[in-house]
Amino acid sequence: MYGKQSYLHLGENIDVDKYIITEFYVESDKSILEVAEALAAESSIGTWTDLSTMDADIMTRLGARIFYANEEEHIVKIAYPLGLFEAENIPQLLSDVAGNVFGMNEIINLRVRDIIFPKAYLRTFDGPAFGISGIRKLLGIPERPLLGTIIKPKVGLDADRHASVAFDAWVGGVQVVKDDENLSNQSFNPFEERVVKTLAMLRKAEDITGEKKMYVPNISAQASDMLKRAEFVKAQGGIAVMMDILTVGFAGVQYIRDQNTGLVLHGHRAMHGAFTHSTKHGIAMLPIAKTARICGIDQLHTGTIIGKMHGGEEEVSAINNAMRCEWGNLKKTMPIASGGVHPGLLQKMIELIGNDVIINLGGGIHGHPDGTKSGAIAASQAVDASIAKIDLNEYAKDHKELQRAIDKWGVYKDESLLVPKNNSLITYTYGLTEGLM
Ligand code: RUB
Repeated sequence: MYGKQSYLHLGENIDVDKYIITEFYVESDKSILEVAEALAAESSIGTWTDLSTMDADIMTRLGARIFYANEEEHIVKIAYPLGLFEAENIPQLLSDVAGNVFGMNEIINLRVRDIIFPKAYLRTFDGPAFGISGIRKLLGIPERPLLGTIIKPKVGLDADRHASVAFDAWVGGVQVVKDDENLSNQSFNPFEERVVKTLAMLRKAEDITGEKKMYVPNISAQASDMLKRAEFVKAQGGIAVMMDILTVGFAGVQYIRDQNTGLVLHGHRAMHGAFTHSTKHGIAMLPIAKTARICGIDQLHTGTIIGKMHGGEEEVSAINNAMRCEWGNLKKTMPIASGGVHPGLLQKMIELIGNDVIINLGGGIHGHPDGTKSGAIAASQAVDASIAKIDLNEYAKDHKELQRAIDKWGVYKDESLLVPKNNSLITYTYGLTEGLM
């Protein structure tokens, strides 16, 4: 029997090139050190008891190392030797650092706040094929924030109506039209028919506007169907597809990325609230977003700060920084701000989020009193006003579509919305690992 195994290495100087580091928030009836030992064992090589099969070599090479534990803050930081991980295998990574640990009896609450990856691990992934610069190049828009829309109603339109609503949005001024997260291949709007008809409308809109447009059909399904659908989109001349990255799973995302289809990969994050909503339990959006970038998502939903969905300024900014920063050889992922956005919010949103973003308006375009085309024109006018730094109300005086949108939804003015919402318990600087991703 290899005596009692301890994973405690408090204060140890961790070589950040050799470990994947995970920061946990932990609540337990046990002391922080006891629960940290249990976490480290279960997420690396051990179990609930000492083992006759364990030896010093396994322990040294592959044992997790608890290098920080703070009872008051409920924070534990654990370094996992790179040797524990298979290259290019996100399911295995998550089964380690975010797997069984969530089911342990001693846990009252547990939250993965961040995961920090060494360069050697990152190098095993291709990351985004296009990234921010590739998307901008495809659309011929070097600097301006990009505008997108989600066809609404979420589902229910047939393929003809879907395509004609998309056309109205494109000619009104948006660059990107996407399917909603719950539209796939239902009988009322079959995938192939929708793609053919919507891409025909895209070409028409491109001819009329002289601008390049993007249609993002949702291919989320079983992996084999996703591939067939992606190939179909490519064959029809499409340039992008969307996956619901969490319901599809990272293996599904990796499977499609590995095919090198030459399509921009758009990541919707439906279901993320199940992991990210609580301040104390689950997995923060930051490590989920980093994982999506590693897996090759070119454009990812990351929050609006002032829209309808959860996510305050501190959290969304941390995530967007992680998408846009230099990170090994990985291209940068374009953040998408989406959910409850209308033209009256755009100026503030661009001020908060910056230009490297796709801002999606669903209801905020199709709910315009004069219809989709006017909604898209209004959104485009709001972006123009933001770039020219002209107050939206002022600009609306001689831009009637914007004025009509403002009459319906108003202009952002509630500074209290900027107070970080309650799920921003995220740190992105670290004692020993400060400045690392
Ligand atoms: C947007 C919408 C999107 C959400 C998802 O519609 O339903 O699916 O943006 O949220 P609308 P998130 O513009 O009508 O609100 O981007 O935060 O994941």
